[in-house]
Amino acid sequence: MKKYKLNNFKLNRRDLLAGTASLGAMTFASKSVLSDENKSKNLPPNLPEWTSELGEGVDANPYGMPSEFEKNVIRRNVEWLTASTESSVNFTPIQDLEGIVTPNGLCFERHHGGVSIINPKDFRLMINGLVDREMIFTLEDLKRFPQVNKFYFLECAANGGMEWRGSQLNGCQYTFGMIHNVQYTGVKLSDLILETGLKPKAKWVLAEGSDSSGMTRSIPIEKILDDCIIAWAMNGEALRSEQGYPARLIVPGWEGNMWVKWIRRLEFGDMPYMTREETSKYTDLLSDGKARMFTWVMDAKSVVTSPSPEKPILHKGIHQLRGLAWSGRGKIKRVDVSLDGGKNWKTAELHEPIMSKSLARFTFPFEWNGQELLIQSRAIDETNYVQPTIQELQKIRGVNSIYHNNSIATWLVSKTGKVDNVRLG
Ligand SMILES: Nc1nc2c(c(=O)[nH]1)N[C@H]1C(S)=C(S)[C@@H](COP(=O)(O)O)O[C@H]1N2
Ligand SMILES: [Mo]
Repeated sequence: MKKYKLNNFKLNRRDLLAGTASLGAMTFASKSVLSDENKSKNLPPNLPEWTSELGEGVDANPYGMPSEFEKNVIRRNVEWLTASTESSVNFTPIQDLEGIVTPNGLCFERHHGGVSIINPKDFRLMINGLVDREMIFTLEDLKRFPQVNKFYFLECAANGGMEWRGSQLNGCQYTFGMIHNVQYTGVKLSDLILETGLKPKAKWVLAEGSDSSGMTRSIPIEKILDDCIIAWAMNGEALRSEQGYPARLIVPGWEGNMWVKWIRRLEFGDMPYMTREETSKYTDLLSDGKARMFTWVMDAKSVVTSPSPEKPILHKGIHQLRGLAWSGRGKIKRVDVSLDGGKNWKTAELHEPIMSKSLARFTFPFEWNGQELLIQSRAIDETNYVQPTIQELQKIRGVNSIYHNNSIATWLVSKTGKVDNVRLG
């Protein structure tokens, strides 16, 4: 293997500016500048301990767990946002994840009345109201319908809500972590409705959860027929209890609150039901005191996951900036990155697959020589919607909002490599 020194590799300026720096010229060898500080007897030229003895048997972990050296990669909560553990939220450690799939055990949780533990034998989905035939389905009934397997992000409308008036929480996990992205297996609601029939007057659906909060939301029939799903699996296995086992509603691209977990009933009606969750909650007051009604779609947004407050820069030289982008309106078309607080923008590399209403991964190579940086990213979706600055958002929405803050965040990299969440302007 050829020798490669991380610190000596220089991108030329034109490559950096064009964002086209390629790794073709780099060869990675096992010797890393970082490992030099590690005096472990397991390092070359010694034979490591784990080579000279047998490993654990196949039965050691009937259900596999992450390596013990990854125990820092966990969901976390913010104490002052936690009224009680039953009515609470925690956050996905997006700064520690790669690619676009959120592992099931790391999907953030939001419960209004705790996690219901449901025996799937006792699961029933009732469809009533303005249908030709009111019906009750068991889980096995649902699994006999044609299936879909789709990747979708779920973002709580309150993600970033604490940042409306200024930067408050110093962490990528806390400011952007109310999001997860998994592959759902389930049945399209449009297929279930073929079975129940629909009365011409049916224009809205009330989706109801069976948990103690009895979460209810109204959803327009067009959305129900377009792409809503009743899902029983995520990332190939049964839903986790936290995510609504044995079945939940999937409302692609729309605010997380509508994705009713532990689903028990869908009632078809001719008007929105004006439930608590779409009137006194999950609405925002504008400057004139009026509330916005039915703010369903999650607009395009992005975050730089590394560098970030949890991922400081540890050495000079070449780095791969990494991040996530998403849009409730479809596919991500482009992500721009700025290292100087939005004065200059370069296009980041988007990684396949790019799917509609799913997280997209981007990377951008840059060189750090100890200078201050103001790192930002901005997503553009296939409808050409451009992620706004907080100033642009506040001009239209005022400062009294909590929900639907999709503004561009800024990470300040100081000369020591420390990274902080800051507000510009
Ligand atoms: N039945 C029920 N469904 C629910 C909730 C709930 O408390 N009860 N919380 C909602 C909210 S506010 C969000 S953001 C998402 C969170 O989904 P997750 O816990 O899978 O991340 O579920 C939604 N569905
Ligand atoms: Mo939410």
